[in-house]
Amino acid sequence: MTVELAPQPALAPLAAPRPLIFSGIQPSGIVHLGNDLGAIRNYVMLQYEYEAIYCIVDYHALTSTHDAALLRRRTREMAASLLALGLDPDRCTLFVQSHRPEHTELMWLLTTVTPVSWLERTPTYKDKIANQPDDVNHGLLTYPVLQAADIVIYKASLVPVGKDQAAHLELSREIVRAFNYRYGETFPEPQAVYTSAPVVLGTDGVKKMSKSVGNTIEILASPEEIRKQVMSMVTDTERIKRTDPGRPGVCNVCQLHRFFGDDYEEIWDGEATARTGCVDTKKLLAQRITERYAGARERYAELMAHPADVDGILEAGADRLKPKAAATMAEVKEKMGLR
Ligand code: AQP
Repeated sequence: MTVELAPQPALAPLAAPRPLIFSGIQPSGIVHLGNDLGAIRNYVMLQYEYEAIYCIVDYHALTSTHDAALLRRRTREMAASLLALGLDPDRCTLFVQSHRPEHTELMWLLTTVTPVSWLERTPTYKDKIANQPDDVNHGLLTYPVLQAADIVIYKASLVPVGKDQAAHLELSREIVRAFNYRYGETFPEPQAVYTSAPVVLGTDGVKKMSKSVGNTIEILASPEEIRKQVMSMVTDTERIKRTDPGRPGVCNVCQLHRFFGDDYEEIWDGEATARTGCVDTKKLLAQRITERYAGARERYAELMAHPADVDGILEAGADRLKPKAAATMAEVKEKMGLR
C-alpha cells in the first residue's frame, strides 16, 4: 500500500490546540524498512492532523551503543533520515531526547510508582538479556519507565509505533494509572496507533526487522546495497527447486510486495504456480524499494551535506518543548510534595 499525502494548507500560527502525539526512534543504526512501514509513514501522515512530537531517543540507545562518536553520528543520521522521509519541522517538533533533561527527571519520579516485577516480566527485557548477555545493564530494565516519561511529559495521548512496542505501551498505561491513582488525575493513558504493517519481518524471515539484530533492509542505502540485502532474504523454506510451487502466505518477500504496488496478487500467483522463481520476485522487490525511496535518498544526501541545518532543527525542537516539559514537571512536583 502506498501512502499518498494530499497537499496540506500551512498551519495558521494561532490554530486551536490539536490532540498531541509522541513517538521515539533509537539512533542505534540506519533507518530500515520496518521502521518506515511500521512507524515513520504514520509519523509523516499524522503531523498534518495532530500536534506531533518526534524524538530521537539517544538515552535509550545507550543501553546497547557504547561508542560516543558512533552515537553522535547516528543521532544526526537518524534526524536527517526522518527529515528526508517526510518530517517537516514546520509541522512537527523533532528533537533529541537528551536535549530535554526533564525526561530523565520525570523518569525517576515514575520509577517510584513502578513495581520492579512489572519491568522484569516485559518481553523485550527478556529478549534483550538473551541478545546481549554480557551487557545486562540497568538501563535495559528501566527502559519502559523512561519511555513512559518520554510520552507523558508532553501529555501525549497517541503513540504511532510498531507492534513490537505494544507491551511497552501497555506498561506506560499501567504506570500512568498507578501515578494517577496515587497522586490524582495527571496524565492521559497513551494509546498505540499502528500502520497496516505493524510487524515487518527481517531478511531472516523469522525475527522482526531490527537494527540490533542486523536483519535489515536499509531504505536509504545505495541501490546496490538494497539489492544485496533483498537478495539475501529467506523466502519459503519448503520451496527447494525452481519448479516447486511457492507459498506466498509464508514468504516474506511476497508479503513485502503488498506495500510496493497494486499488482501483488499477480506476483503471488506467479510464485504459487511456479511461473516465477524467488530470485525474480526478489529482484522486483529490490527495484521497487530502490525506486520508492530514491527521492528520500537524495534529500538525505543533501541534509547530510549541511549538518549545521540538521543540528539547528533539533536544537529548535528541544527549545520549543521546554515550556511544556517545565509545566508538567512543576505540576508533578507539586502533587508529589517536592515543593
Ligand atoms: N520490524 C518492524 N516492524 C514494524 N515496526 C517496527 N519498528 C521497528 N522495527 C519494526 C518501529 O519503528 C519505531 C522505531 O523503532 P526502534 O528504533 O526502537 O526499533 P529498531 O529499529 O528495531 O531498533 P533496535 O535498536 O534494533 O531496537 P530493538 O533492539 O529494541 O528492536 C518503533 O515505533 C518500532 O515499533
